[in-house]
Amino acid sequence: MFCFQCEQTAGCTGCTGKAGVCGKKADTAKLQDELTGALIGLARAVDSNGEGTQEVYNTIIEGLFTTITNVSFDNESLEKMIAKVRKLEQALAPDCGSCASPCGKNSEFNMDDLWTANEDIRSLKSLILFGIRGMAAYAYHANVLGYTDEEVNKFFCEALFMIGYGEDQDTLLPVVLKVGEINLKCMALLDKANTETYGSPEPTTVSLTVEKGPFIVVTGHDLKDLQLLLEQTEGKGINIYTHGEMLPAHAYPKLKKFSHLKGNFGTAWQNQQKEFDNLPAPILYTTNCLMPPRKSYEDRVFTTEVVAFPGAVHIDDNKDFTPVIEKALALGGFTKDTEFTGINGGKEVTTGFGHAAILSHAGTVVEAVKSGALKHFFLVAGCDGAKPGRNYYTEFVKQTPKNSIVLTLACGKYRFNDLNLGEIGGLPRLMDMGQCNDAYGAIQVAVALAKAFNCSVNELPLSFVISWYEQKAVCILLTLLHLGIKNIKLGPSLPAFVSPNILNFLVENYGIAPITTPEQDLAELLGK
Ligand code: FS2
Ligand code: SF4
Repeated sequence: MFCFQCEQTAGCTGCTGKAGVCGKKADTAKLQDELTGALIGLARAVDSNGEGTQEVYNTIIEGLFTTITNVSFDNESLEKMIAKVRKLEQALAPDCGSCASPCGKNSEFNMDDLWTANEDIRSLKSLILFGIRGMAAYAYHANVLGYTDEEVNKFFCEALFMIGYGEDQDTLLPVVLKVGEINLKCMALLDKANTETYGSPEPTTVSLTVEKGPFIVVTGHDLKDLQLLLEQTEGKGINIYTHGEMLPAHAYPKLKKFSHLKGNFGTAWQNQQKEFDNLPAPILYTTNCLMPPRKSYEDRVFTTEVVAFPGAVHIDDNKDFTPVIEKALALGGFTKDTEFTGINGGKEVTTGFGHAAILSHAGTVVEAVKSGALKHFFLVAGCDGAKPGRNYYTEFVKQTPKNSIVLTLACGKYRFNDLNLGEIGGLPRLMDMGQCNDAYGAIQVAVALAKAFNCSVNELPLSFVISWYEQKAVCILLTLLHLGIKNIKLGPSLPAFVSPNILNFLVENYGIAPITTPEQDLAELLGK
């Protein structure tokens, strides 16, 4: 196998051999490559045919999402997905497979040709592939809420086609940046889907205590699954607790109205094996990040949508959560209210500072900047992970000056979201904007501030300190680059799939730099 799509890849170069660091086995990795090659074949068929149908686009989105880190470990569901892609390709271009024309459009793509390509070409194509994998997750979440966008859909085909076709940097580089451009549209689509369906997030305090009695832990990013579970558990004496990237759900008016949506359990994904050990409750995974479950809780793991693990009960598209509900009732939960804390000992966290909530205080923010009470904004955001060195983000936030505001989003925030950093002008210094896709909201805030101060985003006293782990961070990073945002600090390590030449390009054109120490980076960013 060969896989180097995430931050924890073996030796910072690539997972090879029998299994990856994430636990993905070699045969699963091979099937994921086969699926990607088949998706490129389907995109070729769309290209030769002009238009894709909604079914084709949905299948491409589903297929790409399936291959994201920590989503599917299940060969059977991958095989079904491959068969579905091939069937659609056949229907679109029935004669292509038997045609001997060297047009380059009449076959699936062999991913080994990508992994063994010239390192700069491999790097650019990897940026495209991993970027659209991340974007596919966002398109998928929007789709389940009934929102879709033709331009986004078509771009999946265009990008897949280029992975199998383009062979020079001049052709591939604009596609890399276009991933960022289209991902901005895709995140806007998901923002619209989430806020029109569930209302605009409101600042909300979330308890970390689990009350006695049966409960279910829901993790991942899919708000629709949470909504359905809340509806099916209403009045059954079962409480619901969010985990990981589901925490921001507490802030949506149409979800927080459910009184049995009680609080948040646990921290970021890499702590799940410890946190779920002997938990007297089932865990429902709606998306990544799923780690191979330990024996002590494997009978409590339930998956849905594209998440799959061999042996775990999968809730299919009928969305009947009865097996999860029955498991919660059978396990019974804790016998008394049980207090948990965040990583720094806090008993509660806050969330819901979406773009609408923050911009409703735009006047206060602008005044605070003008009066000198507020000197700097930091966006400390992105994924968490298991590798050492991520303590940097906790220390960085702790050391930010009192006259600064820290905006955050995605699961990396669990390193510091239980800290009380105090307030500036009635606004908390630490504001959680939501899930990783809510990077869209952070961009909206940055653009609004730039407008208020009549300057560019790069001229604002705003610094981006990003942590990455999986492919959604790749598409978000490409969006920031597409917007021309400079001097981003990226950590805890740089992606293995960025070759030295491509890194040079990013450094020269965007000033992107690896994190160093909190002290050194803060001094630099504050211009000391
Ligand atoms: Fe965290 Fe895992 Fe949000 Fe990522 S829970 S690393 O999927 O997308 O983030
Ligand atoms: Fe390795 Fe990450 Fe790929 Fe898993 S997803 S096999 S850890 S590079």
